[in-house]
Amino acid sequence: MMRSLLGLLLISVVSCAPKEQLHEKKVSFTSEMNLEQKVAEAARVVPTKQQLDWQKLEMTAFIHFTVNTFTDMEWGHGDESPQIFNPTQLDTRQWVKNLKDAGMKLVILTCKHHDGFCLWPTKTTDHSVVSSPWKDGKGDVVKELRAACDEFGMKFGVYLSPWDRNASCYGDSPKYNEFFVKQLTELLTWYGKVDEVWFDGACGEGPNGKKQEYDWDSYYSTIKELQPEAVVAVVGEDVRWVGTESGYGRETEWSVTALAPGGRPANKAQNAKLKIGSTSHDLGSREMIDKVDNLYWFPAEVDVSIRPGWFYHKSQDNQVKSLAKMVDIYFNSVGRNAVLLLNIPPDQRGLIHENDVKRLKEFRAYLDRMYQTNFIAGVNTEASNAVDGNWDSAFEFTQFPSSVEFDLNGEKDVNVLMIQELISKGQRVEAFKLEAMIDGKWNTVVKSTTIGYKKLKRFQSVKTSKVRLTIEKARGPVYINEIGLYKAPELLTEARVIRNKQGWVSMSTETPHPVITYTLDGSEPTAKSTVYKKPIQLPKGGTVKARAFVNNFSEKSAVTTEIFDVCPAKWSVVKFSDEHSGHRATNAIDGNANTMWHTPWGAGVKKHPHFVSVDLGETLGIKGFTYTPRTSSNKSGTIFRYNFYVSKDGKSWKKVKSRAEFSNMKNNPIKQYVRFGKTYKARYFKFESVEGIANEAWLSLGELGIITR
Ligand code: FUL
Repeated sequence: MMRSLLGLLLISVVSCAPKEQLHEKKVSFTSEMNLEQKVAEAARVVPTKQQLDWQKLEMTAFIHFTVNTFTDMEWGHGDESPQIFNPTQLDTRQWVKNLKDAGMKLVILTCKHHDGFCLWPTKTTDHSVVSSPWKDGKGDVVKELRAACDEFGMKFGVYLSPWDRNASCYGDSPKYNEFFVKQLTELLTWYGKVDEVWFDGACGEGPNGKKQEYDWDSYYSTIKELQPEAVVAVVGEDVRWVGTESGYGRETEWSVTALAPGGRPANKAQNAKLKIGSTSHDLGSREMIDKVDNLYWFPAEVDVSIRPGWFYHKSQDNQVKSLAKMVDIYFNSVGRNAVLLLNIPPDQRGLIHENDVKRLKEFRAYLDRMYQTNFIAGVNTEASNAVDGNWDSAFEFTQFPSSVEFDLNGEKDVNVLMIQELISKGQRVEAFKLEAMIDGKWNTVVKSTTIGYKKLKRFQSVKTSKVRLTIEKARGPVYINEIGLYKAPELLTEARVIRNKQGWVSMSTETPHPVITYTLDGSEPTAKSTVYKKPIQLPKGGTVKARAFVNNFSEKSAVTTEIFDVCPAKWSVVKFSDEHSGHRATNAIDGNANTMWHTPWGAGVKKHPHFVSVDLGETLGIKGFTYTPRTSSNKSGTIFRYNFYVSKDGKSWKKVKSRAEFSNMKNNPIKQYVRFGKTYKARYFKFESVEGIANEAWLSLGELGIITR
């Protein structure tokens, strides 16, 4: 009797507290609302259960694998023969085991990329594994991956490219939509639970040159019906593309955005009216809220590849991202209120390459070392809910600014802050800081804007026994559910290896007082290898591997590998179409990608094609060429389609590439290696742009090189 009375009493006390009205996924404003009222509503937009579960995954994996793996391409044309798809040792258990060990919680497979080749035995087309020699046409990559996911307890997602360069019905809109829904239905009914469906935004022409109108309504309703618990990403209504493929989210990353999600025409029109898209800098500030009638819970996903390309290329075996880079990406994705979607592309054997496996292991080991001790866990504070390791219990801040102190129980050496908001109640913090008591004085070590699901900030290591968190500005009561203070191990930055126009190679590193050793025979540099003292000459090219050491060789960096071809020392520009006076055509062959050739820009300037022809000063066997886009963050003028010619005498030209494309240049503007599959003896080459990545008249170009090896 006593107990139930007490229970009643408790219930009534709880229900007396004003209950906030939360808005799942979307809120709409009325025209009478002022900014303050709109901001208060914005604070109460919350994720759906699926969105919240997805956010908590933190690290997820992407697998890009298809005919491109065998053709060395990034975007297949759709005319690839299924005969080339023949992995010799395909082992999805090897993929999932390694991904799981690295901390990934979900894996998404490119079941069909833009080339249209299906990795499962679809009934919609013959252009699939059924027509390949792999397992005599009886294989099914999707099924094998699903089985491995079940075995290792990994969630599973599907990437199905709407853009299809093979399907003959592509462009006959109703017909292709039906075809696409059939493919989607197979994937969502044949393979058990699917937790994420990923729709790529890339949309180009089909094999017949026609463009397709996608029927997003029917795609989404198919998913709702068949896999109601799946989130739909990128051109989906649950998960937003962060806006770059570089691995970096925004410092101020709102999950509550003005950006209307997905591909439905009404939402697209609304975004167009507001002039916003996934790449916009600001999607959720007060200024933005002031302008809009609707806000959405639309959280960011950071997709990035562990290698330069999305598909496996043997030539990139030495370009697996360094540990320092991976850690940087982690801090700038998971640590910036986003989910990381890291791509690890299997090779032609059908295995994750040894170099990638090694890096994943190092990455995990690094994070484990960092997270080993949380120096703030369970310490003495009024905000005990924020240091109890329990995601659901939070410490509430109601006035701003307001602070809480944490007594660390003696002096601790720390350099990382982790802080989380209980986003099931909304995302609210607009500004916060962390101070550390050093020599009796408060020092600000972190100052930032948004938090959201998670913020991770690195700072200069400090020894402190007391820290103070201040929430400076917020959109409503703030619930901080977890705080962590850690010591991240120092990472020695790698050696930078560069070569100038004359062929002199120099090496440096940001780490003070290093010793750099190097090799020229492809072997791993050790403490015993040649010590770098002054620039070395390598005009004909070669492979340089370098490594930095400190503390008398007791600590070493990762290995840097640079593969050089012929240097442009003897080269000269013969002719060019046009140039801006600040960005001459000669910059295209000056051995420095950071200087560029740019044609005049603005209204009324000359349009594509633009060209430059080059005298190599000697006859060489040309096997291909390289194009490095401009290196600045502004990518205006970057080239998408081009022609390439060679000549023995500079008069009669042979066209070796015609309207060829630098695939995926818009989203992933990295150095391009184009191989001809043939060697041309020539003394001259001519590079000609045909079309840019944006609808612009002008060209920009960092560097051109040739491949002779
Ligand atoms: C892009 C695609 O065009 C790339 O090939 C890759 O699949 C990437 C994840 O998305 O838009």
